[in-house]
Amino acid sequence: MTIEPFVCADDIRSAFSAAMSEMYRKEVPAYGELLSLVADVNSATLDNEPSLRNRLERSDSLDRISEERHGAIRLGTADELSMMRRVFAVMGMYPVGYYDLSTAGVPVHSTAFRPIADASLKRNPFRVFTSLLRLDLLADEALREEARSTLAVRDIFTPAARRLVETAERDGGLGEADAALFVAEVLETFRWHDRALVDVELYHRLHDAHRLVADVVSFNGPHINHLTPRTLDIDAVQAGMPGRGIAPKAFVEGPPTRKCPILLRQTSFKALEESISFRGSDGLWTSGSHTARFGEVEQRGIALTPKGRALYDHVLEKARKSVRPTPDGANAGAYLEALAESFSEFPDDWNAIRAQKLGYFSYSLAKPGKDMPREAVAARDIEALVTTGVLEFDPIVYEDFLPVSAAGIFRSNLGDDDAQRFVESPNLKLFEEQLGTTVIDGFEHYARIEQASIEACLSALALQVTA
Ligand code: OOG
Ligand code: NI
Repeated sequence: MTIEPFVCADDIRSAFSAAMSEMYRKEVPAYGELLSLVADVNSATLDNEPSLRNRLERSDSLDRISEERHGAIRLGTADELSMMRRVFAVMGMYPVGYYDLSTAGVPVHSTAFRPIADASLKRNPFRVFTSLLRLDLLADEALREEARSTLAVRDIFTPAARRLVETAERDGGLGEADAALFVAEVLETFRWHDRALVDVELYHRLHDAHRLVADVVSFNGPHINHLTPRTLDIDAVQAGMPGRGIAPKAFVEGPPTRKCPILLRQTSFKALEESISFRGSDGLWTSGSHTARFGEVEQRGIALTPKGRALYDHVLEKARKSVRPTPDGANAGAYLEALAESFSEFPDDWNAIRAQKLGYFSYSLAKPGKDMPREAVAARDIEALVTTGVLEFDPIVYEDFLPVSAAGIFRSNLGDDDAQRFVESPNLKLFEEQLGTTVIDGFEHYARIEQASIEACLSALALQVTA
């Protein structure tokens, strides 16, 4: 008997993100327009900056530069979340980070399922920001129960998807035919449903409690609510959207434009009003509308250490205290000015960011020919090795998300009402129970990558010293 080899999880993820992209472009034509704008901006940026082109040619594959980097879904129950974790594991995606959005007026808590190994991120970095609704934060007890019983009877996974997850877990992977079927079956979960699961009256009550509650509870599945390609110049994409007939949110979330990009900058186009239908008590369908789906772009920078992240949170909060951005964008200009002003506190120079231990770097040996400072190698003195030019360093890219930015993206797409308030209640322990496992700590992960690069350099240098 011959044993069929397993398809690599990275390849299943690549096939899945390509299938999602194709489905979403068909379902949301404005998203196709955004992709074409991003491709144009990226190729113009590469033409204008040959040094960037050279660097990316070495580290990334240029032909995939404009592909999707992430998407997002919102789930209704703990069972859905833990099953989703098993589905993503088949594609080599694991839960990293915990984001509590109750503090920002959105009744969910979230994680991002993503590849972790460097080679996997390079092969295809696709991540899914996954939120779980927190009905416990809703004040109206009767409504909470109605939402709960609506969610209890739906199954967002196809029987074949469930069976293939079990096969993959039992055997340790999927063969070619099963992997292809798995991608097709899992895609069904993310598809748009234009027929609501609830009647129009319940829809409106859910909607009045919070738009997000209606979005999660009213349908037969967690439609992918956006996809996000990578851009090399997010300011150009933001400026270019109106010319393509798509309405951008008021400003780019995250840090302002800088020489040394940090963390993550994101912007999106506003969610579209789409027609859906509700079944009446007479069994007939009547039409209505729902706003949920949009398109986003992202530009990533260096991963920050806890110290760097604290400084980021501090300068961001300072800007937001002086000008709180309103969802309708009326004070966007003033907010961006306050942001630029407060970020002047954050060093904008790679070596300063490194020397002050604000960001994570990957170290490598500079070209040979440098004098070998034996003492510095023996003393593991990284600073001396950098100053003497023996070691070079490159920023490690931030692969995760930012709660304040995520809330800004949520809100600009949930309509322009003023932010609602919920009791601040981060609950990592509850989330991990719902997920069925612990979430991976992003900081520890970046620190390990940095440390591994240092150890590799020191071992190579030690060999040179003894040779
Ligand atoms: C998720 C919003 C968060 C991001 O890029 O920060 C997100 C949502 O709207 O469901 O995707
Ligand atoms: Ni997003």
